[in-house]
Amino acid sequence: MSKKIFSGVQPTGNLHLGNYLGAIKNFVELNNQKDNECIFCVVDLHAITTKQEPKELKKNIRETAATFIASGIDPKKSIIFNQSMVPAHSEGAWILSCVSRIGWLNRMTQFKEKAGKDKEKASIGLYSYPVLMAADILLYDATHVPVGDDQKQHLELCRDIAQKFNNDFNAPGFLRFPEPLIQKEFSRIMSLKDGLKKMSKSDPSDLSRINLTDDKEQILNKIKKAKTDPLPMPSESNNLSQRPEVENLLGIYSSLVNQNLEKSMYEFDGKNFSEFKEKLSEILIEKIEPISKEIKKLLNDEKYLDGILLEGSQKADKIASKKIREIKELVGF
Ligand code: AQP
Repeated sequence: MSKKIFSGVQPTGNLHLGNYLGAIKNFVELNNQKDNECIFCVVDLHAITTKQEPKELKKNIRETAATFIASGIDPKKSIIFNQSMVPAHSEGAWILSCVSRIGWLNRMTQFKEKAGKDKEKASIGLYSYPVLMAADILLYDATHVPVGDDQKQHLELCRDIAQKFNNDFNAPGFLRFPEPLIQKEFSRIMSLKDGLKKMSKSDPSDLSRINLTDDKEQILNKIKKAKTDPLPMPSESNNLSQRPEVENLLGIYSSLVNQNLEKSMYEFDGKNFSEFKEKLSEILIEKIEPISKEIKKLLNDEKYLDGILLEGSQKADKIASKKIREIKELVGF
């Protein structure tokens, strides 16, 4: 069965291995499947839920588009565009925010994590972000949404919003319930410095993540400095959860070579960490360095990248503006 795929990445700089293994790698596989219709969005409206420097934002929008292409998404086959170029996203978010309940949003754990202790100072946008995300998905009648594990709760909320809209406006089946596509294994990549913290763009320490623009030397250095523990390489997964940094590094390795954790443990059983880290760096360089080089090359051609985003936005707008017209009709506008 052909799938309608929608997913997005925020242009907030420092795209990293977590974004790649948790989301973008999956985008590429879906793009390559014959009958899929794929839409990949640079979600710049989401990015401004936290303060962005305008010049940096512009640069990061191009860099995110370049990362999609450099990772293997073919812009001729998939739509690549940036969200702010399609007005239906903002309109849809407002209408759906009038359908959504405050109690639902209060349960979102990502807001609690991102807003930190001082919730009063977080932007309203950061709080209502999942409603905009619901609009993004529902405007395209997406059937499947490839995301990292951290977005699962937002996808469930999206389904609740769709159901309530359909009930409130007596339109059964009008907004389509999307399925999340979350990898069974290695769907949450952790910081190289703290195995209990998600690898993230905003971590102040660059050593906590492998950026997709890192070169060979940077990768070698980061893996050399990645936290491990004094115990030998594990031979079984029983007590691995008590060794989060080791579990994370083994998970990264397994995901890159497409094998399960057990097989990786077997491969390095009895070996020391330096040997494992050497092999991990090798495979990371093999996979990431070509992407990094291609991103840098594409960034030198702003005209090409802007052309891809403009063309993608026009195609996306055609789909989304039709859906928003139907939504407005149902609402009574
Ligand atoms: N560490 C991760 N492991 C697996 N998947 C991840 N994703 C993000 N971090 C990890 C997935 O990448 C996609 C795009 O993410 P985003 O652009 O929405 O940003 P985010 O989730 O807010 O990423 P960060 O790095 O955590 O940003 P900051 O530091 O700004 O909060 C999503 O599918 C996400 O699941």
